[in-house]
Amino acid sequence: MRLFIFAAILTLCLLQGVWTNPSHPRDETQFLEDRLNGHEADPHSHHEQFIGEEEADMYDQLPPNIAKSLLSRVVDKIDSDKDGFVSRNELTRWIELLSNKKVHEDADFRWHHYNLNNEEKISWGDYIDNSWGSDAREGIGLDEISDPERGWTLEFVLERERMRWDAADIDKDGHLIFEEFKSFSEPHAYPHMKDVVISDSMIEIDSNNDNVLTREEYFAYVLRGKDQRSPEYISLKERYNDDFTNNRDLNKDGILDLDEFGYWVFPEGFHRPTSEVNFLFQKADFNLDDRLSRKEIVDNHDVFVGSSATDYGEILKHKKDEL
Ligand SMILES: [Ca+2]
Ligand SMILES: [Ca+2]
Ligand SMILES: [Ca+2]
Ligand SMILES: [Ca+2]
Repeated sequence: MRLFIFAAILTLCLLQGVWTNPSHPRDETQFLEDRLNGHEADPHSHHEQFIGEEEADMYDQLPPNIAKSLLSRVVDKIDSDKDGFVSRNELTRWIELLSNKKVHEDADFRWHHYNLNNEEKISWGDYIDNSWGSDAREGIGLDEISDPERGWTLEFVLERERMRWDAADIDKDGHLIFEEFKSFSEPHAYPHMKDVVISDSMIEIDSNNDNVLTREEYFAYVLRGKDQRSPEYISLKERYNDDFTNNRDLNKDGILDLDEFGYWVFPEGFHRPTSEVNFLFQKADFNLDDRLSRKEIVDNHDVFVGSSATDYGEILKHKKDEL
């Protein structure tokens, strides 16, 4: 839901010429939730988590035969060697293709918003002018709260943005060409932005901004939205307590530092498309022959519409418009 709300706010702000919170690109918020929470088991909540309530309702209202026929057309595109089955490699390549396309499109959209004169590169000053306004560029109002939900001042937000900008500026000339801007705009997709993604993710959870997570800060994130009086809360808290001790706090000093938090966000050997493919095969490969038949994919359309293999249902919506 948060992703959907943020996307709606972002669209509104862009229409008004103001991006009120550019320090949190839409996909970063999703990236953190996706990485730290894993996949949801309930298909409908999975739809809502990824594509927003309205779209989830629209998808659920699609007659199953139409949903299946839309997905069947997508299978034809994924099955690049046309042998009638989707292999792990084909699905991995497809997810990478869709994800690269999305990164490019989202970055391109923002690039044109900040690069009004269509220059070859943009400066930090131009970016601030076109995102936060000329007052911010001149250092006016830095102590004002710019993110009421988190209590962050404009100065704090700009510092975070500047770190992301500097990490994206590969040739260190202070300007970003489009290729550099892509990694500023969509940092989760670029290995050289990993440290920035980790520290930006940390501040979402680190309520006192001291760059370490206490057990209480960890609980506040993993148990957010749960009713503290419910039996589920008590058993989950015990489980997360063990998880913190055994799996997260590697040096056993009772807190999570940035390194330990980084291992949580990016476990060793983690490759996002591969992890998505493993999940989809685990859900859909009924006969365990390590390939997906059209029937296996279509029968599990609920799982596929909640995954990046369909851009969380987006490409089915486009196919529906073609009908
Ligand atoms: Ca194939
Ligand atoms: Ca540069
Ligand atoms: Ca802390
Ligand atoms: Ca520790």
